[in-house]
Amino acid sequence: MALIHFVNDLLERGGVVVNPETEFPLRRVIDPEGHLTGERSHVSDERLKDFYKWLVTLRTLDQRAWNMQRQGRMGTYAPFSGQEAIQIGAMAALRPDDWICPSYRDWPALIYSGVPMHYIFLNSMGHPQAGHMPENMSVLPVQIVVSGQILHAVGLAWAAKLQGQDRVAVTFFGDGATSQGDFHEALNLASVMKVPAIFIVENNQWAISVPFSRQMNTPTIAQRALAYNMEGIRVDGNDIIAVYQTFHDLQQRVRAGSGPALVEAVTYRLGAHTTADDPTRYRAPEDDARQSSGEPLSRLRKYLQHEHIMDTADFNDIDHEAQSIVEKAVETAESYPPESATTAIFDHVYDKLTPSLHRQKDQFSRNLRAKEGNAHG
Ligand SMILES: Cc1ncc(C[n+]2csc(CCOP(=O)(O)OP(=O)(O)O)c2C)c(N)n1
Repeated sequence: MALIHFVNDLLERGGVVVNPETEFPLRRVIDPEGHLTGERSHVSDERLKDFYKWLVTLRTLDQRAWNMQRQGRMGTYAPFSGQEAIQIGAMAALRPDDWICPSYRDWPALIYSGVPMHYIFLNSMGHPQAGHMPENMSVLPVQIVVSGQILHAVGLAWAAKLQGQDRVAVTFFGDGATSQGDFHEALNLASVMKVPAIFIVENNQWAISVPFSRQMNTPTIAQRALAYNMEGIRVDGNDIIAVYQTFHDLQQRVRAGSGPALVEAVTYRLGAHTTADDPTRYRAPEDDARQSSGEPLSRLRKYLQHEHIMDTADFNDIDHEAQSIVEKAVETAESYPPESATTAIFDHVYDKLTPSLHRQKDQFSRNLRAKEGNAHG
């Protein structure tokens, strides 16, 4: 009888057992117009000024990187504009020795944590240094294989737990990544082993040209946490205060042993997928304008103005400072001598070359020299 009631109930409710919109409400503190609509806690004015400075610097960096590719000074680049608040808000709440497992769109999280800014340019210049994270940091290189880093985060969190270390592992990935098997395998294992991992989905509404509505038949991503019996949270990823507060509290629970958690941070990819993409082929300009309007930088700026925390003179100073920080990073990146193809392919990949690899390396060098000789001759 009970089963019949359950099935009838399910059919009446259209097959939905939980209402994700009420079960996973969007956490928000400031609305798109920069007005306080929620409770602001743990976030001082000083921290907000610092956040603003970071958001401006990163936006300047992103624009500069795009232009560098267009000028032919570097190769393919994946812009992150619109997603900075998620990454900065989350990282600001974590500790320096927590693990970070990023994707190709997560340079803001790395740079905020201390990875030198010029690495972002080196990465698109194809320089191997960009894949060599500073030794003293708990940071993995950016992952291009969609979803791969989610599994790595579980391994690192599990290792930390086994070794009794007080650290968590966080990983950033996109909405499209949640359709990969790796995502589900990672969340399942994390849940079974109850590891201190935080999975951060940057739901920017697009996986290249595939919209959220074609990616999954659920209104939220956070509700997927239910399947793995872990905490699921949905937060406005354009609201840096809401993101910071969410992570401030969550990392304490995860650190204390509550198990892994899935955070869906809702945002919008303001630009193209990469410099190789043309989003005007699949996004209507009016939709684009509507979705972009609540973006994180202008939202925080409006809030700071309303609350008289910063004024136009402060904003101008920060704009100038950001330009000079980014220019220095460009100069540093362009001062690196180009890496030889032989070194990049052989020496950075293998610790010790086998006799056969030695022969291949010699042959490769000879071919390269012959090719260069032909080009010059
Ligand atoms: C395993 C794998 N399949 C396909 C690709 C090609 N690819 C690169 S990015 C991307 C879309 C990813 O979308 P999403 O996870 O939403 O992240 P976003 O790019 O929006 O940050 C795809 C399919 C890849 N890099 N790796």
